[in-house]
Amino acid sequence: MYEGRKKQEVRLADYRPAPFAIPNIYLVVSLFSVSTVVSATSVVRRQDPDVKAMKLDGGPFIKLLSVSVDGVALDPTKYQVTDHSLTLEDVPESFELCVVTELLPAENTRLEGLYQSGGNFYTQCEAEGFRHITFFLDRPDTLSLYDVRIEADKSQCPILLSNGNSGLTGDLPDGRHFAEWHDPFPKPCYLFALVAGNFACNSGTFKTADGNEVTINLFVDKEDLPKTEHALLSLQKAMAWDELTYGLQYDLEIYNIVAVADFNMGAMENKGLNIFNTKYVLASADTATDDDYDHVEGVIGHEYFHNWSGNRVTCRDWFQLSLKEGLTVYRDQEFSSDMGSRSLKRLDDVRILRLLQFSEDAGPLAHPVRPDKYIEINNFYTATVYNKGAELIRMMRLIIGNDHFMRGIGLYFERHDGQAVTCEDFVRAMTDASGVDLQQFCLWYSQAGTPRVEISRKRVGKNLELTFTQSCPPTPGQPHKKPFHIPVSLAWLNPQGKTVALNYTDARRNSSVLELRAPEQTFVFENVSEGVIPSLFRGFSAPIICKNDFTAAELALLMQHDTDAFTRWEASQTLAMRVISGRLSGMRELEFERQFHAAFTRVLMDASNDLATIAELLTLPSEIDVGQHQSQLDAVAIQKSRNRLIRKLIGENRAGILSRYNALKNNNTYDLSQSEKGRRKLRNVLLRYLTVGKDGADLVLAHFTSANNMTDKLAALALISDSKFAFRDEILKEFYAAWQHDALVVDKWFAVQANSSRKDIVKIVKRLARHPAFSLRNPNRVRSLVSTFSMGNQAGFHSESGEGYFFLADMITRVDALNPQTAARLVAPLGRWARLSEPARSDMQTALKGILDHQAISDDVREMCNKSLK
Ligand code: B3K
Ligand code: ZN
Repeated sequence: MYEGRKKQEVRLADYRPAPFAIPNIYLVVSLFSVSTVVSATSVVRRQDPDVKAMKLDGGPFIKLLSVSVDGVALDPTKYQVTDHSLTLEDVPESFELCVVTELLPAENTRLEGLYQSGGNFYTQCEAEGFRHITFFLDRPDTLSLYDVRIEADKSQCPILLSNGNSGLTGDLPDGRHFAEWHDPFPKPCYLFALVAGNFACNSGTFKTADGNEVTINLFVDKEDLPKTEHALLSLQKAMAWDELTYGLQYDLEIYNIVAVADFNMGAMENKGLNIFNTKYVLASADTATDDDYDHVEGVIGHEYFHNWSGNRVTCRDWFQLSLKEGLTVYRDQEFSSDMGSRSLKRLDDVRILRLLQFSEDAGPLAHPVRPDKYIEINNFYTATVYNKGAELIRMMRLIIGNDHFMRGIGLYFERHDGQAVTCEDFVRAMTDASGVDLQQFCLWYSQAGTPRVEISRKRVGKNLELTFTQSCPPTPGQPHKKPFHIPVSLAWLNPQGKTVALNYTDARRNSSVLELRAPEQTFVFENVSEGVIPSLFRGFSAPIICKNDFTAAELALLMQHDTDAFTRWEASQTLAMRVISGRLSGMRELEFERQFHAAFTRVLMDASNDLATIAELLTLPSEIDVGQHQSQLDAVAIQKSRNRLIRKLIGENRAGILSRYNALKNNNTYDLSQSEKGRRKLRNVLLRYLTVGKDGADLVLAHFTSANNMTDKLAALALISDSKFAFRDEILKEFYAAWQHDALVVDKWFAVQANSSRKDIVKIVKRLARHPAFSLRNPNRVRSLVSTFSMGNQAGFHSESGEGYFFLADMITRVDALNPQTAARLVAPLGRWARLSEPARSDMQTALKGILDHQAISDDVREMCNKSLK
């Protein structure tokens, strides 16, 4: 086994342009499972006259067969090859370089570079996978035109794909064949892709605004073909949306998507040849939930939008990752909002941000949206770079206004098409389009941490003074923060819940968006009637934690009447949170309890037809949400306090909940309309209330048995998995038996059990890890069991024995031996030890140290564990 070399830290400050340019590359890939041969012929031109030797990146798993310059094979004394590089001494000004390497795709369990899954061949090159295919300048600012020729066995691999448009195809001796591909757009090598195998294909077309007919192909395993319609439709919608919204058109004759079951992340935006985790392509009513359908649409959109934000305009270096990821997440969020419900999508996005990104910021792994150092770049594909990065784009739009923002986006693509650029280049386009100074705003890119904003109100005569105080806790390497430029979206409500317009004395700017720039700022509003209250940070206008002094009655008013869906929901969550944490600390907040219970009953009786919003308002903050509000985490106490509130709510409202549940009965036709999705959502939220303790066994069983779709079935299965109902084990067994042929459904089966609130959860999870269907090699399966338990099941993971920590550490070590990237993504929960008390705190540290003690640990996992111990 390869034992790893300790990678050195890479720093943004050390960036230098590439000393050589490689305008063209011609790759010939002759595929064999055991010995694939890759011949890479590059046109090379020196760019930095001071650099004589050419150092190419390589990987420890490729074997150099030969290297030649201008057709002359080099003597081994003329180059040095190590596990990570190939250095050619003293190369000419410009020359043709030919490197021939040998790879072993069948042995590649890391799923980066060229690997096999189910007999087919796939590549994954972002971030630094191309170096596992050939020796090259593996950096995103080296842009080349690619010509590719693939050769393979014709019966094993009838389909041969690469980037761009297709060229010659033909037969070869020994039952082999070839296909050639040409990509007319220069690209960095991380966007190179190759797929070869046996697939079924669902094809469609799209006509661009310029009238070009694009062929769309979705390649999947034969039995999955019936589950591809939604993805195909989603792609067509995404293509139309990008034209309509930004005037951005697709630029090749073909758009290929291939689905693969073994994949480290969601999907990959390779130019013209996206490779997708099956999870984000396949969907059918009986195997996918409503959320799954939405995720397919969102990820298909995301990868498509990368064609401009990422591919046509790419990153200068990996520190700029958010340049493409933040912007593309923003674009996919807007796409999904336009396709479905804008307000619900915003709630989902805020929830994800708080769950994943705020917790990142609060721990030892906190880093800025644009990090300034890394050991393993794959460890920086984080919620901070992606989701907080998207919030930065959203804030800029709010600050400069929509028209300027649209102009800025246009300017960005026009200026930088075909270039590898930086986050500053993006902000400069926004500044130039708007004339707004965004210098202070750029601190959002370089400073880590979630700012806190405290708001106080003071009445002075007829005026109301709103004072905002901002601060940001220290994060690793950043003890002191400068004040951020924070947009506060604002409106006012009178005691009857009507929105009222108010002027503030500094009338230079639109008073619906206040801008904070200083540690403390006061805004004076004139003639504010008694009882008028502000609705603040509407739409979650900045990724901050807001502390305010709203009374229970004011929150109830916002919850009932605010026209902004986010602030309305936020008020409901704050009320509930005060009730749960009040009980936790032993200081009951009686007025909050009274207002919350009254509001709950009111929402339950709400006759409006926005069922999804009603469902959201009736959903309590999760145990993890509550935990995020505690300085010291007591997972078991949180679970108890939250359950106590649930029991109280059901005690007071059982009849109302039951009759509403019954009224929402399944009408037996499954469709994905907003209203039907809302109906299912509300009915499943109500079912959860009705299945508390020993109650609801018949109801949940009937719900499960009569469900004609996975959304309803899985909602019931989750409750059954939580329960001690006599039929629990039988139902889980039957479910598995019925779906064992479908990997994505089996993933759900694992996840639903890993998330169980049962006391014997650690035993359950350990047993599942020994189940024949569990596999350390398949990242989806690992995530469905291990990540669901360690990241989603707070009370389970922190159960008093501490066994959850050692289970996770063991899994990390075992996955690391096969797939470091996936293993490294499992580490974060162990780094939260500072928030726990003894003995949990020491157990978590011991578990981390135990991982580090392993000889063959990867750079990926080492970086994560070392940081987690700090
Ligand atoms: N750009 C890829 C992620 C690559 C991750 C490499 N470790 C998917 C995406 O964000 O669209
Ligand atoms: Zn992306």
